[in-house]
Amino acid sequence: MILSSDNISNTLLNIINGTPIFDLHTHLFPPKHEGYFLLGFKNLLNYHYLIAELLTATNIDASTFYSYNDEKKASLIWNELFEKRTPVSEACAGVLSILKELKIVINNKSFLSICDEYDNKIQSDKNVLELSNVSSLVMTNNPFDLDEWSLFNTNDWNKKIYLASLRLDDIIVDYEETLKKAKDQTSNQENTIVTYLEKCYSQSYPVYAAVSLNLDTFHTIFKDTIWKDILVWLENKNLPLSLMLGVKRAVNKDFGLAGDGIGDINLKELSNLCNSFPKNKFLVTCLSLNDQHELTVLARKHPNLKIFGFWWFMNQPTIIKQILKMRIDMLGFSFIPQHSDARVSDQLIYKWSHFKKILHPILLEYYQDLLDKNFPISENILHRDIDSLLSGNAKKYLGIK
Ligand code: FIX
Ligand code: ZN
Repeated sequence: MILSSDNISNTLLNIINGTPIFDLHTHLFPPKHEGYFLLGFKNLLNYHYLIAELLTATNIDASTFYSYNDEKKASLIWNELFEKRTPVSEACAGVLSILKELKIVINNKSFLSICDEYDNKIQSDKNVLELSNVSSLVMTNNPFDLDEWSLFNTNDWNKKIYLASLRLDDIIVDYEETLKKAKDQTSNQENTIVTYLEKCYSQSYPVYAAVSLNLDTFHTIFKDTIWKDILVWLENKNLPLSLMLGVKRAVNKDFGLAGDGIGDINLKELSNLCNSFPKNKFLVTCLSLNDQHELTVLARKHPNLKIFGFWWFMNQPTIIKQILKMRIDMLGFSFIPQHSDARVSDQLIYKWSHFKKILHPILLEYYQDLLDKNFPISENILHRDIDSLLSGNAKKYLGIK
């Protein structure tokens, strides 16, 4: 059916809400992975985005805060950021969106009574996947963290929902230590790291490998032969390398996970990398707003570069609105607009609903403009486009069904 200016908005909204999502980058694990799977209101409040807000808005000392148990940390965050202050930040808004979605009214309720009500409503990852309409997601799996990697020694979890990726930051952070671990796991073979990655591949069937870099570490990829070997291995496996660019770790060490910030990056080097390894595929996201225009231009120049998501400090409504339009203006719909980066399963609910709230009016503007120019838009076109944006583009790039 060909749509008109009068009915396109609702049809588009229904299609956006009804399309299953493939989430390209998360830090989630299946429920079976005890100690790693995170769910529920307390975990939601103990998110490092909210911790950074708490530690900078109050004079609470970081080490004192981290010495508390999870319940005390969460109740402190609730009290300081939601009761004593007005929760307007994006991270706070996320918590409120989830409460609203679950029809939990806050009205003078105590922290513990909200927790009880919440925990009655969200009891498993299934509730979350249903509410967020996420059909499958990619975990972040570090092959050099043997405890975390032990997930792949078990089979009683859904490998169609939870897909693996190989996170290779440790090779850059501490090469000697990773080499030692790889040697232990492969009985001292030649080309140890790649041999170990091959072993990890056959255990986990990852959909890509990933590494976060900045100006200081980007050179390693060109300089060290190990990365050349890894790139050759990835090419042979037809696996993309996801480059998460522009992070500076431990800007404030005391803040722990909440203490990472923005570093520099030179995207000319990314362009060189795409040229030097034309048969490798690169998924790229940049942390700084400053790099977004150049990154978008590069995605027009290198067919082996695919932009994904609004990473971390970029994942703010004001920024997304502006940059999403710029990406569409220059790339059409040929990029992967969002990933959740969720660390607590429940976050899938708000990360995706917040994104859809931005996506709908922006897409509507483009479709209205096409209608004004007498270009016919059918429901089929909307289905095709939304499926590409929320799932198809990423799956196609990874070569999965
Ligand atoms: O490096 C990453 O994958 C980052 O996304 C995380 O380490 C970061 O802590 C985060 O959660 C951002 O959303
Ligand atoms: Zn991440």
